[in-house]
This record gives sequence, C-alpha cells and structure tokens, in this order.
Amino acid sequence: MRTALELAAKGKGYVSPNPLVGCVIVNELGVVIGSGWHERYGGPHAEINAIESVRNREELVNATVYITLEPCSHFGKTPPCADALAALPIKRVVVAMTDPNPVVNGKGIQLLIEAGTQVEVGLLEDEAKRLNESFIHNKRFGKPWVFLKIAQSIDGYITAPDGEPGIFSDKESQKLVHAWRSEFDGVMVGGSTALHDNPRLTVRLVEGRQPKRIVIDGPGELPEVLHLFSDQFENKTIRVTHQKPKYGQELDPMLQLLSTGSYRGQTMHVKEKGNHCDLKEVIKRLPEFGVHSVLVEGGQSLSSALLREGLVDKMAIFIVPFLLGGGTRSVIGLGIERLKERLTLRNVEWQNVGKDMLMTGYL
Ligand code: AOF
Ligand code: ZN
Repeated sequence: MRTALELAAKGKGYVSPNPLVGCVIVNELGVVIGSGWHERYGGPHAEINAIESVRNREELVNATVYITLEPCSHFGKTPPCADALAALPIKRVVVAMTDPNPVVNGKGIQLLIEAGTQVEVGLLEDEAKRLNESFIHNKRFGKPWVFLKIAQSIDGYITAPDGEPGIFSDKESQKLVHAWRSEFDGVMVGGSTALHDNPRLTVRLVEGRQPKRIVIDGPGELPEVLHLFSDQFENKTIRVTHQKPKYGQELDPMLQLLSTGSYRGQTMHVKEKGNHCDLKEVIKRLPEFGVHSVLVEGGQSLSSALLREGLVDKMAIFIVPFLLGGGTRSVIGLGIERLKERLTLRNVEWQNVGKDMLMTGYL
C-alpha cells in the first residue's frame, strides 16, 4: 500500500478535480506483478493501468490488489473499475479508504464482496486521506481547498520597516513552494502584492506543470505590464474584480483573443463587499475556472481577510530566522476575540526546511 501511495502521488497536478490513486498487484507468493496510477484527468483509472501492466495473466489467480481508494462503481469517463476487478481471478482487494464521491461511496466495495472477492478497508487510511485532502474536501463541502502560505520573520513581519522586502526564505523553502505551485490548480495573490512584488507565481525552481494564476484586483486597475499579465504563459491570469464588465471581457476565450483589448486573460466579476471583492463568492466560483484547489501567497490584506472569513482550510507558515523590528505584519485586524476557536490550528506539525522553520496546520 505504501508503494501504491507513492505511485498515486505521481499524479499530483495532473488529475484534478479527480483523486490521486495508486494500485499495486501482488501474486499468491507476495511478488509484485503489476502496478499503476491515475496519470491524467480523464485517463484510465489506477486499477486499469495496474491490471494492464500485468505480463503473465495466470499470476492473477489468487492475487491481492492494493488500491489507495475504493474502486469506482459508476460509468464515468471509463467503465467501473470494481467490475474490471470482479472479473479477475484475484482473491483479495485491500483498499486504504472508501471513496467520498457520492456516486461511489461504498458501492465499489459492495460490488466486489457480492462477486465473492475478499475486501479489506483501512490500511494506511490516514496517509491516503492526507494525500487526497483536497479531493475529500471538494466532495464533502462542494468548494475548493484553500491553502494559505506565509513567510515571515521571527517577529511576524513580511516586509522591512521601510516596506521593502526584508526577509528571504531559504532556497529550500522556495523550492518547496514551487513544488506546491505545481500541485495546486491555482495560485492566488492580492492586488498590493501583485503591484509591489510583481511576482510571476510560476514554477521555476523545480520541474512541474504551471498553475493557473489568480489576482484579486477589486478596482480592476492593476497595470498590464506586471509579470502576471505580460508574460507568455499559456495559463492566462484570472483577474478578479468587482468592477462592472467592460465590453469584451465576457466574451468566450477565442473572441477575447481576437478582441482589440491587450489583456487577454480571464476575468471573474464578483460582488463588492466593503470596498473589496466578496471573497466567499471568489472561492466558491473558482471551479468555473477549473480551480478546485488554491495556494494563496499573500499579502497581508488577502491573508487576513481569508482567515477572518473562515475561508482557509490549511495553513503553512515559514519562519525565517530573522528579526525585522517593524514593517508589514503577516496578518492583522482579525478580531481575534470573536474568532479564537476558528483560528486555532489543528494537527500542527513543525519541520526544518533549510534554515527556516515550517509550521503547518488545519483550520
Ligand atoms: C479517478 N482515477 O484512479 C480512480 C477514480 O471522471 P471519471 O469517470 O474518471 O471518474 C472519476 C471518479 O472515479 C472519481 O471522482 C472517483 O470517485 C472515482 N475513482 N477516479 O479519476 C482513479 N480510482
Ligand atoms: Zn475507476
């Protein structure tokens, strides 16, 4: 199952909104005879890739199949994997976790049991759930998974006293963040961060696929010379604004390309709430743009607002071993008294990343 989990992880960044799934087949003597994972969205499921990798079909007699997620029981883009497994002369199927997708949710396991296959559920379940935390969240709450990342000094600042960037996280931390970018559907920043830091939000320090980029630009005034709008990435940046649509912005992508405006990215128009974009609406509507998981990379105003509105699901704080003595705080104005419960991180973990300290936890 551990191998199956490692295989599943290879699909990171390529299977959303579907789950990461890995599968390993072991013969009667305990020798691995086949394995596979879900490689691309819309492609064959892990179980089918594993079954097809078995060279000598006779070895399937009394074999055991390890899968990180309950096999599916529905006709989706592909026929049910539970049927494919039930048709094999295998003896046992070991599943790490049941499928939270309501169209499956136990039916795959039921189908196998009815076909006379032994089924065991729960091996390395915690690891499997963690691997698919965003998929599980999507299915359970019907909204995107929001992961907030902050890099701050020991005394809690994200800039030097004069507003200039004052801390630089370790190269290892930067690499880790790039790896996260490649695993999330989207990476989001607020308007002032886009303006002052002019970030690219691309994956450069590791290999991986580029995420969609999202910028909260309430007044819709960010200049197009910013890297986010001017660089040549195939994933056009999504500009979120509460300004009324201007001519051309609501056209379909092909027409947008042909229209005369220079900005050819996508625009999400949302309600205005206290001079800002209504962030609840923003998060809720990200799936319209193919974004089911989002990595938020600041700054202060966006991080604070998302936390205040209870929109953050998981948080990572890099503490850079440096005192700044003043500047912009990482988060502010939370009305902590009111939100104490909601702002206590659960399942907190600490680790060293280069010379930085990384704390992660769930909200
Ligand atoms: C996957 N890969 O390896 C497994 C999945 O859209 P479809 O037809 O590909 O079906 C997606 C659903 O199938 C998914 O939400 C999950 O419930 C189930 N299992 N999906 O993409 C896999 N085993
Ligand atoms: Zn399947």
